Amino acid sequence: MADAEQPLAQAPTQDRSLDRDCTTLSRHVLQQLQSFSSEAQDLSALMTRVALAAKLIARRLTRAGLVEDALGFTGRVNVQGESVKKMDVYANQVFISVFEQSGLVCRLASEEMEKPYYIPENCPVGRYTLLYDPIDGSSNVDINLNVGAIFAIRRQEGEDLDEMAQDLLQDGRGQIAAGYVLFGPSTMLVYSIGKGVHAFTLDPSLGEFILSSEDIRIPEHGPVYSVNEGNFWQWDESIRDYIRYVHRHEGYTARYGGALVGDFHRILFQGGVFLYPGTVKKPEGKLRLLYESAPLAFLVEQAGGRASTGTQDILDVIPKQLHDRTPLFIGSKEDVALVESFIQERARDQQDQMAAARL
Ligand code: AHM
Ligand code: MG
Repeated sequence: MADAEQPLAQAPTQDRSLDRDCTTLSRHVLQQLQSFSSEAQDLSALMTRVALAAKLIARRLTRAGLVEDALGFTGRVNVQGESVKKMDVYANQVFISVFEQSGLVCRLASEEMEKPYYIPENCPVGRYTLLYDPIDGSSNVDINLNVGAIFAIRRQEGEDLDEMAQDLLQDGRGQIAAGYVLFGPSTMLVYSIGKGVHAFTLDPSLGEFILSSEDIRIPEHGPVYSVNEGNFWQWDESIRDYIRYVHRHEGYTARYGGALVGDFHRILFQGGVFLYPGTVKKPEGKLRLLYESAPLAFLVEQAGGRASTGTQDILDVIPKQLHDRTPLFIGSKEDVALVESFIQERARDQQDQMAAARL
């Protein structure tokens, strides 16, 4: 047969799994921004650094039971008054080391450090601050259950080396990226740069985070309520009313793992609400605004859900101090609204009672 009559060589069949394997985190960030501007390059580099920190922490956690000095307490108490675990210290240091080399981050602030940590040599060019909780849910570490890390990136606006970090005392709408790492059966990194929420799974054979779920949308309503019911008698009556409501209605199920990232992850994918209300002893609750509640609020809003203190959107809260806490109700729109309705109803009743008492 003459050459001209030969059938065209068939294009190799497209291998979808190969395509997927090539969607790494840094490529995804650049695709999202559709630009090679310096800000896009910065964000891509920052996310790659967060991914490196995640891999280092995951490696330590995977072998924690076999390594000297990986588990247990240090004997110290942090600025929050909580006992510090060895893994908290390690993970905190991992983020510092990783970002010291990045050139991009001038300042880090974390749950484990009373004051922000400056990297002076980065400050002339490093235009960003990283806020993070290096090990969230650290009570799970010693028993090999899931833990997480939470992060947010903000533009650095303050004076270089300002220990008070006044410019960080702003609402959460100025976050330019936020996310978390879930150290579970697989290690997952979920992030948003304000263009939807995307999940990546660490493929240990490649050492890369590969896109596993794009544009995650949280259901409008879900069956799960996630709360530490051991605090029942410490809560305001409105929260007790809400819990009594879910006990009395079909279609609800309780799930609580003691690590916010894991509990939030379930709700992000399956719907429902996570609650950490104020208690008698701690009216502001336990969770910290800048590096726990606000980053997750940024994510949940990007996924179509809500995060509230009960009376205000979390992203509108302006902290007075670096380590401020807030009550947190986060998850599906309808479920957060239902919790808020109990809080509002109780507030109205109290106002009516006070008005009646004045008569
Ligand atoms: P941590 O960051 O010091 O570990 O504390 C935060 C954790 C959250 O992950 C979790 O939702 C909560 O504390 C659990 O608290 P409790 O044991 O009071 O239910
Ligand atoms: Mg935490």
